[in-house]
Amino acid sequence: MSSELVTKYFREDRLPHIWCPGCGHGIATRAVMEAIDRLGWDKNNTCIVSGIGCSSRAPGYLDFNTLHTTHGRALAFATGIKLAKPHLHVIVLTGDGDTSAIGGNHLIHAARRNIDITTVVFNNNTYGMTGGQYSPTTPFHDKGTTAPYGNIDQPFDICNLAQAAGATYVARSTVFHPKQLSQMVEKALQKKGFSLVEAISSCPTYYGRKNKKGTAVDMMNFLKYRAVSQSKFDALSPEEQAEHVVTGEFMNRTAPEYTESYQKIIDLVQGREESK
Ligand SMILES: Cc1ncc(C[n+]2csc(CCOP(=O)(O)OP(=O)(O)O)c2C)c(N)n1
Ligand code: SF4
Repeated sequence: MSSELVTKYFREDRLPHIWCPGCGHGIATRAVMEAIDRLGWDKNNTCIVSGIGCSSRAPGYLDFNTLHTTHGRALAFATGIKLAKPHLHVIVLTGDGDTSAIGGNHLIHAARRNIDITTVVFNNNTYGMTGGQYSPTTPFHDKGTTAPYGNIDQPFDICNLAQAAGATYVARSTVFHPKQLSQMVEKALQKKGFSLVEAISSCPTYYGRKNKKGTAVDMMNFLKYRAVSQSKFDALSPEEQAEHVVTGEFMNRTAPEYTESYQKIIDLVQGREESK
């Protein structure tokens, strides 16, 4: 992390961070900070919200208006903030467990409403903070402390889920590709509506160890190998596809935004707008 970004955006009294050596979450956090820096957003008008998890530690380190909420509830809190103060930029930094397991319903409904919140999911395919239990994104057959013989649940594709639910910007990259990741976050931040960027991250401490993925560097190299474009993915056999993940932009559209629609109702009730 360049010292300039740290000085500008981090609560230096909260450092050093407690992420393990080789954890991908710091890279994802930096990608978000770089995007905010390029946009020149005012920290006082930006609110960053998380649930609980290693990924959800991020807002604690960041010198913005931040909320470290209950596990799975980041989007519920963020929705309240955005409705009360629509002028604020609201960002959710969350884990795959936080957002697609306990918080899965909030994700679906935030996307369906198309509320102007950007969610960045740090997806390390496991519950890092609580010791490596399998999550809804753990690949089929991979191991976790709660799946010692291999996961038999079909994993969620968080991007497909957000898209199907109604999000207006959806993209995926990895922490091996921080530039691409940061550019996607920048586009997501500018989108009026619900946007989601999935950052495939790495947890060498639990997921890597349980699944014999080698060192933290081996895991980063695996991300490089794993990430392919849609066209490359389509040309692979089903067995090969199981080893890879598609990165890129999946959705970029315009749709009515929730707080604006809500304001129209307020205007109507208060007699400032005609009923349609
Ligand atoms: C209501 C509730 N249930 C469970 C927990 C325990 N808990 C804390 S973090 C966590 C999982 C975190 O996993 P994830 O969101 O994937 O983030 P990561 O730590 O992997 O970054 C769980 C189950 C909790 N704090 N609160
Ligand atoms: S347990 Fe995993 S996710 Fe948590 S800080 Fe360590 S490497 Fe990162």
